[in-house]
Amino acid sequence: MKLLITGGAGFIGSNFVTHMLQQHPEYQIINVDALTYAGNLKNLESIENHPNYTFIKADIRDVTAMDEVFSKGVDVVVNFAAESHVDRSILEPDVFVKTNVLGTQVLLDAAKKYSLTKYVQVSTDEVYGSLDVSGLFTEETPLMPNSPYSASKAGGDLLVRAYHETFGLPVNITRCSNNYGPYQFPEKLIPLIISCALADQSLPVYGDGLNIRDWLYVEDHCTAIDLVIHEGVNGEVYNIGGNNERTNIHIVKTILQELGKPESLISYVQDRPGHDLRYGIDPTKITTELGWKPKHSFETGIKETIKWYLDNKDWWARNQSSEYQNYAARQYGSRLGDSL
Ligand code: NAD
Ligand code: TDX
Repeated sequence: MKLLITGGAGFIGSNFVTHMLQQHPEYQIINVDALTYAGNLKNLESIENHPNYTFIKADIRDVTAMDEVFSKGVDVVVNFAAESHVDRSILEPDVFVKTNVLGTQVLLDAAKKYSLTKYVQVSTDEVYGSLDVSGLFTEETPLMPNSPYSASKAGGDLLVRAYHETFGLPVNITRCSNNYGPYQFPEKLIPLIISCALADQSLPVYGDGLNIRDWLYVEDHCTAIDLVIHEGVNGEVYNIGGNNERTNIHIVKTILQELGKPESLISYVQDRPGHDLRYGIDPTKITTELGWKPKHSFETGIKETIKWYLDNKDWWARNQSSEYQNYAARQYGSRLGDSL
């Protein structure tokens, strides 16, 4: 199989490239990534010389570049490439629409032109909007995105659906809950809290810290997508989640306890506008129809993740980059008095 992975230098994409080369060493893997602030080839050092792995620096919005990649022969595409951070989408929605909607459409056109056998769109539970204290997201839950990020992901999903209905493109959409694990950019909650706590900096908790996310270890997301590529029924959506709901403040306190740092570092700051209260995935469809089961409990996954960040300080030290500093100043400056 010739498998094209877009966004394979990011957090989940790089874990997925490595997973696929380990599980299916005979597959040819092409990784296309524009290397935005979130893409890092260091994530792929362990497999960069694998004979069946090729990296191409290109933008999914670039029609000519994508045509060239697809024209060399691709069987399956898995689209991870996206702008992925909600807070950045509130500061600058423009690039979210361009990459997450228009970029998806460029890939769909190429998949159609070259008659791919499968197009998998890696989407998110955030397209369903926010839950109250009860209930779970199923594949039938209406799309009600609340942030420019989730709206752009929903836009991409609707195009994928339309290419299946109109052109018969063999597609699947996966909608996963919050991921955590190695190589997550330290702008997202878990690595942000770990890196700030290690530097004895204030930990910015939005609002009252009682918003709930449903956490899944990244390797479990990778095994689910692997299964969808091979077993997914064309046209179907699969929710992915491991029933691991936690409040944000619980996550922050767990990390502080593991690191032996004081709770006095916690700083409750101005809330995220449009902040979704709760996400919770009902994974019944993928577990019963495709036989997927997560392997990692939250308790072991978070310990492994903290250990990885402790062992890889050089990797995340890049949050000292000027790009990140500029973003952090805009995002947290007035919230934390410029302490980040
Ligand atoms: P990430 O921000 O870590 O990585 C995104 C990657 O896409 C980067 O390598 C970046 O360089 C690349 N990219 C961005 N724009 C591009 C473009 N125009 N052309 C080519 N490459 C481009 O994101 P992530 O957290 O790994 O998320 C990957 C996918 O999974 C996204 O589609 C996201 O919506 C989805 N998702 C993420 C989570 C999560 O918790 N992180 C949960 C569910 C779904
Ligand atoms: O500084 C912070 N303080 C804080 O309290 C940050 C960055 C976040 N938070 C809160 C907001 C959320 O309730 O923590 C929770 C998690 O925030 P993020 O890590 O930004 O993730 P979230 O907004 O839930 O979105 C993530 O999960 C779904 C990914 O970033 C998306 O790409 C994915 O689709």
